Amino acid sequence: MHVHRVVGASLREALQRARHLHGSDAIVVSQELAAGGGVTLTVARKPAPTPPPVVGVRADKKVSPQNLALTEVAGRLKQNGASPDFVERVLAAIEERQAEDIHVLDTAALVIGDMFETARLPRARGQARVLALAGSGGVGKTTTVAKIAMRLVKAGRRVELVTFDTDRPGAVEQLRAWSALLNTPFRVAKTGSDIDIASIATADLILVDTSGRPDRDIARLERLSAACANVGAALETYLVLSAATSGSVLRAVTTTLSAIKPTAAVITKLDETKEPMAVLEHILDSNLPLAFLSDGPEVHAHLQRADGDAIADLCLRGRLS
Ligand SMILES: Nc1nc2c(ncn2[C@@H]2O[C@H](COP(=O)(O)OP(=O)(O)O)[C@@H](O)[C@H]2O)c(=O)[nH]1
Ligand SMILES: [Mg+2]
Repeated sequence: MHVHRVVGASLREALQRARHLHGSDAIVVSQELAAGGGVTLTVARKPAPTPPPVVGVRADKKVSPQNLALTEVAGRLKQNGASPDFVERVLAAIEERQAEDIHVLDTAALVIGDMFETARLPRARGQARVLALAGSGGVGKTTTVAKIAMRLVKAGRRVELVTFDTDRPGAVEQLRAWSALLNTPFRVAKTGSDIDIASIATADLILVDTSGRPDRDIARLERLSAACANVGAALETYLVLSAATSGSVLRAVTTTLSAIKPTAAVITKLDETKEPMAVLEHILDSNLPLAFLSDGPEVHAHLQRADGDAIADLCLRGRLS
């Protein structure tokens, strides 16, 4: 590996000179203040793992611990799949908010936490609450219904489970098994209007699993919504999105299921991607609050409420802690 030292009056000038002398693939290995106020860069031709390449930081700024920390934030976000726009937004917000005595990474976490809206589970306040999970097949809807149910049952809440997933062999049995384990009542609904909401309105939360076939789910959820409205119950729908899905597929399913007006999103399979920023940015673009995060299939273990700290962990560390 060839290592070169390049001096410039400013960081921008040194970077331009390095690119000119050693090509656009030259990697900045280190940077330091030179005597007289200039900047000395050490550049290499072969990629070096550390420090992260200078991205997203305004190049005309003097090198300082603050700017190196901003470079680190930008590098981490990019590594986790963030778009240049998102990186810019975070860096600009940090610069606005940064206080002397707080580490830049902590400010980054606060800034990111503020960018995302989060949602709480609907609470029973004298009327039945119904929460349906919708999304594509295989994203983890049924598993998430079981996880939320387990969480509520452990907290002493009364939960009822309903499934719309009657077409696929074995689908009903999957949720029935969880209801038996959790000791919660369980109903199968075929049309959405064949469920007597009033009779189960004593539950704190009625959780509804769907089939993953948008054409059927949308019609059933619309009928369920009408059935709920008739008895003064409130229906909310969460959109379940897998972090292991491409941006175009996420956009397609979100557009299709916007017909049922989801009030929040759940991200699953965070353990199956190295770039969780794709689904997180999709959720920002879709103006959906984030309710839960799932990073594994285990019903008793892999569900976290989406709060600012958890979202910041995903953006800055690529995973939940
Ligand atoms: N790795 C991983 N697997 C998950 C997660 N959530 C669900 N699964 C698995 O994904 C598969 C499909 O889940 P399921 O709940 O049946 O999906 P559904 O078709 O949307 O109801 C099952 O094997 C689950 O164990 C997760 O967060 N991470
Ligand atoms: Mg299912």
